[in-house]
Amino acid sequence: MTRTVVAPATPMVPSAIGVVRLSGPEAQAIGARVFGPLPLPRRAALRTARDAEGRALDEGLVLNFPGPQSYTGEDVVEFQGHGSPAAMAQIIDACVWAGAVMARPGEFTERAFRSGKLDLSQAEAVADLIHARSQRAARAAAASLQGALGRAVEALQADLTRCRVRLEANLDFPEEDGVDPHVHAESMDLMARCAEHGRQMLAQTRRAQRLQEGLRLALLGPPNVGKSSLLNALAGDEVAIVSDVPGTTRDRVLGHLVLDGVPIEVIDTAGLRETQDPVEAQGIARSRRAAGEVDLIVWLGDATGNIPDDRALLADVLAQRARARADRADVGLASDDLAGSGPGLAGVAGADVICVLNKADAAPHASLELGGSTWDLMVSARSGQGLDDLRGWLVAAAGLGLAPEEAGLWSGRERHRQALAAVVSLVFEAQEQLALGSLELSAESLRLAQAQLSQITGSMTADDLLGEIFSTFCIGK
Ligand SMILES: Nc1nc2c(ncn2[C@@H]2O[C@H](COP(=O)(O)OP(=O)(O)OP(=O)(O)O)[C@@H](O)[C@H]2O)c(=O)[nH]1
Ligand SMILES: [Mg+2]
Repeated sequence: MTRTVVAPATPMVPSAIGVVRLSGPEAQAIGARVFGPLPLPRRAALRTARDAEGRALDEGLVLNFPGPQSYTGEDVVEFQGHGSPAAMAQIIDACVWAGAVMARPGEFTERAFRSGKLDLSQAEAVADLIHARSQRAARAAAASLQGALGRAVEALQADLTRCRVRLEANLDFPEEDGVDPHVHAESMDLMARCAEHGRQMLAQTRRAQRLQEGLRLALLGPPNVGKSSLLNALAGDEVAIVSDVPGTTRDRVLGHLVLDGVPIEVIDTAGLRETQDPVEAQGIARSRRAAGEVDLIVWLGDATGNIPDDRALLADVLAQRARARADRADVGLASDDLAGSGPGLAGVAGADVICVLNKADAAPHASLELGGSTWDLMVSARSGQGLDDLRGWLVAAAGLGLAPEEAGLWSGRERHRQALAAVVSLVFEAQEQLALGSLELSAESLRLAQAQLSQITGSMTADDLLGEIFSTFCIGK
């Protein structure tokens, strides 16, 4: 039998209003015992919350939402009292004493999903909205909550179904000499459309994921080129120590900024060089590791030419990073679904690395061809020159620069990206199988593609996966 659950729906901190929420078959009976007679459905009434002995605990508004017209689809009763953690704890105790059990994190939203109020992508959007780190990410989550991703999934499902129907209708009528050319051509056309549609959704989901999860950027280069100064300039804060002594930075220093709605974590690292100092050597090892963990790298040089550049060192760091990524099977930002979204770079191959000359203020005549190396950009951490170009590159390299309105179409998660990648590759398989003349195998691949797709909205999702998803929610949501 479904139990009635209770939880605080607002944080248990001193605040203007504290909400306690009940949901389940006994919500009204328990609500009436703790708060007194319930108001009419969807009306508010002023009531006193009382404990088992009838002692007053708090005064506030009670709302009554009989199912299915409620957030969870079940009977829901809410008490909006004062945001007093001690009073809220006693009210929850009183509800438990009257028969409710404490809700697990995300249980209200899980119940909403199970009663068909939300699909899984909408339920996830609730958590994404709550945890959004920028306004743009919040708008994307709100769009998902309105069903944007669910509708895109449905449209692709419908296309895949048409394709399957076309193939399966012909399964029972095998042509003597291969697939009917008309069916073949039409199915190939439909599949090409599904593949393109799937690829677009995948690229969009990756962009949405960046928006939600943010980007990590490492500042790398020889000592004293101004990495810490650039971090401070980008973060607009004196986060890192700056000095003219080479080897100042040892530990990683973190700065946070939001560019065009994209949260970015910037990691300042120890300057890379040969050293006998064991502490500095540890710092340098950390710099190299940082390179393996980030989405983007800024390789910094000195425009005055006083500090020699060492591209062999950068190449070495990038090779180490590629190996670390291969171990994690991480495709990184420069993978094919984002290719072309970042600006072309002169300095190095790879859309996720940029070579930047700093101290432009001290070298007014420096060129982007300096010391035998080619550079992409000239900046000055001191005067601010070129920093807007650098910010623009960061946003573009994240694949969020070209179509800002598009990046907020829905909110994306790794789970969605993986499902869509599987859909795209299964549709490619279906195309190949049809090309080889096997209607049956082709139809089967399309069926598997549909099963993958339906995981996004949760119409075919295993219980353990659901448990994993909802456990990341807050209590009371
Ligand atoms: N003229 C000029 N000097 C700069 C600029 N950026 C940094 N500097 C100077 O360069 C020196 C080194 O700066 P840092 O930011 O500490 O350099 P770093 O790359 O972090 O050095 P390490 O931590 O030792 O690897 C300091 O004296 C800064 O004031 C700039 O844009 N223009
Ligand atoms: Mg430094």
